[in-house]
Amino acid sequence: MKTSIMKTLAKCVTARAARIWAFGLVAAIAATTLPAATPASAHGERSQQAFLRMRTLNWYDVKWSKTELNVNDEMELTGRVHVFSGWPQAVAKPEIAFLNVGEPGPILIRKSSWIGDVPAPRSFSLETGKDYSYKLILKARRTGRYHIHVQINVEGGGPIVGPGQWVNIKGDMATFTNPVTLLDGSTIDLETYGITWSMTYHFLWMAAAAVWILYWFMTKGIIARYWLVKIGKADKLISANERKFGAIWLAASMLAVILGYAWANSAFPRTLPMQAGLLKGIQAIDEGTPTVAIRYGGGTYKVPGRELTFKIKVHNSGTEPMRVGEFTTAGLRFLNPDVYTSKPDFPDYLLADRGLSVNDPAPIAAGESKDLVVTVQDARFDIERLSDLAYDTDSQFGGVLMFFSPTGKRQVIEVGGPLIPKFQAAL
Ligand SMILES: [Cu+2]
Repeated sequence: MKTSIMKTLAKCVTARAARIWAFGLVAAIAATTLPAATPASAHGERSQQAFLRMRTLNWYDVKWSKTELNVNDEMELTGRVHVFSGWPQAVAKPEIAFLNVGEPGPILIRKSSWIGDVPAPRSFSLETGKDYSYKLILKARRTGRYHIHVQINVEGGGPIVGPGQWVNIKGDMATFTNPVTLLDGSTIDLETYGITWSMTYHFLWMAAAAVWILYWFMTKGIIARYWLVKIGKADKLISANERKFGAIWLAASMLAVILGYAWANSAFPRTLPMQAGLLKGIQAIDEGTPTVAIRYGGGTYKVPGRELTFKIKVHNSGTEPMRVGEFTTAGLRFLNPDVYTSKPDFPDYLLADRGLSVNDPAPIAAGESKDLVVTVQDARFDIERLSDLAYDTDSQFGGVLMFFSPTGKRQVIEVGGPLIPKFQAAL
């Protein structure tokens, strides 16, 4: 009886192991073949949760001034960012944030960065619900083809990347220079400045540390010391000679630090500390009170159709009729072809140029209130892994809607709220 139970158990275990193995094989094949079917992603930007990318920073008007550069050429990365009002509870608010460029290593170096008209080489605070403009001046350093993003690092929230563009850098990295004029008027090349000396003192300290460790290993070693403690002779652990050696070593280290400090002070009398402060109260974009107001009336997300549908009540208190032209979220742009007659210059993998439609295409007249159903539908929604919002604990989306007047005036209005995910196409 017992043996037959054991045999049955063994069979079950073997069958289970075989199933796991087969599943693993299929998963491995899928993992190695499927990525080839979609465009290569450079930084794992799609791996960030959908709610985080949709409901934190909404990037728009992003422009790369060049996509073809030679080493030493400069380019500008500019745009605007809306800080979403319904910032997720799970992510720290952007009270300490830093404007950066998302790239694989120092491909393009950051010559300067700006939030509005304010230079921002340090951290700053952003307020939710507001829009900011930014500018990065970048200089090409390493040759190759790279995916370049704007990025804001948020303390407690991590890096939040904007849309990426492929940039080609030609030439020879050996010719790269990074000249900087110092406060005393002299010019140095930051690419090579002080390299020999920094290498030397790092290696000197590493050598000193190695000698220190070796000395203690050579005198008794870890096991002998462990046994001394075990047999109650911990007081014999360090001999008088070892104490002397320790004191000399400490004195020599202190002396090296003091002398090094004194030398650096006399060689460079005028220095500024690292600019690590926090910039508060930076100016948000002020384009007056918007004349379009919307009220969110609920929505659905159909997972099989990659279709996001939401209801809004729009009130236009302006003097011109307005039309919904674009919905932007997580760097993805869904355009209404009735409003955008030509394709804007933007990375194609993020541009769904026919991705937005409205149930009533007539403009919202001045003074009119209207109920609209906006549909956003494109495979890019799924490729960029925004469909994952259907599996979130709170299933909320976010983004900005852009309204356009016949004279080309634009209003950028935040939209977002809870969604009901639907997993069957027929529903
Ligand atoms: Cu990328």
